[in-house]
Amino acid sequence: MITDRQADAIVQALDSLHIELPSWGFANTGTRFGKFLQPAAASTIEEKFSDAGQVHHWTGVCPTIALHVLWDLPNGVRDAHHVRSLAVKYGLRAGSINPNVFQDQIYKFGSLGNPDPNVRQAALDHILGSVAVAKELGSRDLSLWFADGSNYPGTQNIRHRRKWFAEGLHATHAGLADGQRMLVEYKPFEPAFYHTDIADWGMALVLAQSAGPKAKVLVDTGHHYASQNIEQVVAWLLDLDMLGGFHFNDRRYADDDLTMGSIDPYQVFRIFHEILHFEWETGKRADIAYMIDQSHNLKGKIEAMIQTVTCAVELYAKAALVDHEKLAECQSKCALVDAESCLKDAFSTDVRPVIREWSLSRGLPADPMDAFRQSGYLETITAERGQKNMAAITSYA
Ligand code: LRH
Ligand code: MN
Repeated sequence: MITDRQADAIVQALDSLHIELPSWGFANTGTRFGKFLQPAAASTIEEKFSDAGQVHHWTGVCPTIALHVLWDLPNGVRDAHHVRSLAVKYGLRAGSINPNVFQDQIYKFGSLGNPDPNVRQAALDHILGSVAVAKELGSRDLSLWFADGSNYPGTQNIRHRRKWFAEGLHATHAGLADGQRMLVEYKPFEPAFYHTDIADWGMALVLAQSAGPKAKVLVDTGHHYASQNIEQVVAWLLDLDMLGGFHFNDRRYADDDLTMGSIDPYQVFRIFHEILHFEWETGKRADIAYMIDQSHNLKGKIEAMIQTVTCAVELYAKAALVDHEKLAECQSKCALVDAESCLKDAFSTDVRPVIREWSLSRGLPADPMDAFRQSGYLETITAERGQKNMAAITSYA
């Protein structure tokens, strides 16, 4: 039975929870072996805002949408006016701005890490253009991921590339306005398969610290070696005040970008626990951007996003149930079983009744998925977009 005190802790936690949705999560994406087209998928920035607006409308916790510049604002700041009008129309705000420095032909040997200074400059120009887009849209975060690396030993000078990245990120930091942040995302491999220039949390940390005080580290849960302890990375970055944000998803093997909590929900719970315990202990709110980064190749894209947000809300509520006082005491006394039970008891508590009450009290449906399905929105967009989407057959080779 959940006590009133526990129910209050959940309500307080959920009232402050915001989860940012990725525009690309609503588009037809695939793997290198194929793309299974969905007739209802979003292909225009308006359709992406409309679909994200649906998820926010039914869940109430997704007020912002992350944008990838070349995919969502191909004309840069000239597209900002249109995006601002879409934000108003669909009740959302533009969230983190993600430059694209990985798809253009010039980036074959890298972007900020490319041996060719002209390519490094072109990458920096695009990144600073993305900063300008963020300013136009009132977005706080510039979210930086680099595919840079190499595929074979000896083919690149890793030390030189590290210096070029330090220079490029320092120049990026200089372009930020007050109140803006830059989030440095790391990834151990893919698409590079011998070395990746920003491969782990330590490399991202060193580069963020050398860039400047507005730079933080972004943790994508899919960007870790299989046996890595992600919540330990989170605890370190929290303690160093260098944790800027998350890209949540789930995986069985590598950067699988599966729906959050579908494979290892206890992993996400342990991450949320480290953050909420830090906030309890320090009395201060961790300044973290919670974002989703997934590609829904098989599941219906909007349903997968509602499922993801519902799962995040549930795991965050469970983490809010940990008895921090008792846990701190057990930890200091090394009462191992009792300490672990503080987490296990919270994780095994069914928080859904309290979440349903919280939703209803906020004018939200008790069951967002059912409400979405009853709305007929999916049938409407399938009819509107089907022909266009199913005509876009592509092949890998
Ligand atoms: C790279 C990544 C990055 C995004 C991309 C869509 O794997 O996680 O955050 O730019 O996915
Ligand atoms: Mn990511």
